[in-house]
Amino acid sequence: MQKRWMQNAFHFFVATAGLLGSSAIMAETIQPHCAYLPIDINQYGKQPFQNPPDIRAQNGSLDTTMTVQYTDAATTTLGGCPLKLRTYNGQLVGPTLRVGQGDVINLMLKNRLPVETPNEIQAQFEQENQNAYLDTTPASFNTTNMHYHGMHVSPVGNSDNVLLAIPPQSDLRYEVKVPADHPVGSYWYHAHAHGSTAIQVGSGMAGALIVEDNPETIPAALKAANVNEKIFVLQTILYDQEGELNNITSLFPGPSNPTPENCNAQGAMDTWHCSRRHITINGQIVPIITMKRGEVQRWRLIDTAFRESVFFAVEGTRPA
Ligand SMILES: [Cu+2]
Repeated sequence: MQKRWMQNAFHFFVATAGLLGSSAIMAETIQPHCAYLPIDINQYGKQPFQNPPDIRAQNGSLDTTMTVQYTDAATTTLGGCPLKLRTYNGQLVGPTLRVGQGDVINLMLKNRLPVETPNEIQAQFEQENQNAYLDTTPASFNTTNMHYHGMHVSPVGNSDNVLLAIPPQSDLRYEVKVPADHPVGSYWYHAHAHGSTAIQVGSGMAGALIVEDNPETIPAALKAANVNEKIFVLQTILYDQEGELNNITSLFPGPSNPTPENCNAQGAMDTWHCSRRHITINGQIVPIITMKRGEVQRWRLIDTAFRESVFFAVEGTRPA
């Protein structure tokens, strides 16, 4: 029996006001399959569901390296559109980090994005200044850091410190101590440098962070359901017609392009609502899960969408 995962309607929240400056709109060459047109799901979706890659703690420590880099447009596409987006390890979804209570995350984060020129940084700043509320100087789009979302861990030093800035071509070693009494469950991580969060999370820089069940207290039924566990990292990856994301006005639509009903207004087409882009699950469009009748699976749902609410529904099922 096939159960098909369908993405559903989204709400649109306009939270910021500003003016859309024409200087923020860059000349764009439309790449094949990157136009703001509906994606053919039969051609580009409906592949077997794939969990993100897993990285597990061993002997109390999760030791790993993650590299912030552009995707390779020769091998990474959505709806047939070749993508050059800021990502973790060149993948549209970050790896799942799995730790136990009391473990330590030892993460070397390497920022291998290119250094921007002063002119590029100034242009980014002007985009932000016109579209978001700024009271401090934002980091450049290629500057990053790591936030451990929902975790009850230290927010200072090289732990879950969102005030850190890792400039392009530099590294930072994170050490995040997960308390022994930390609640088990589904968490996530994402880039959170002030000024580049929207651009980077909107490109897919997010992944699941699982605090594993306590083996001594986990109910038998849940343990069985874990065998075919599925992790859904839901993303709204917003790429432009060149397969990139460099225009923050797409993420913070202002008064001149706010309304979903008016996609023909100047500057509106590249917003999420008008772009016709598709919600992805672990970088896939409408993946298919095949289950046996009566099978129970644990699904962990993580909504990393940068502005929209994702409504969840299971279609084509009957109550037991
Ligand atoms: Cu967060």
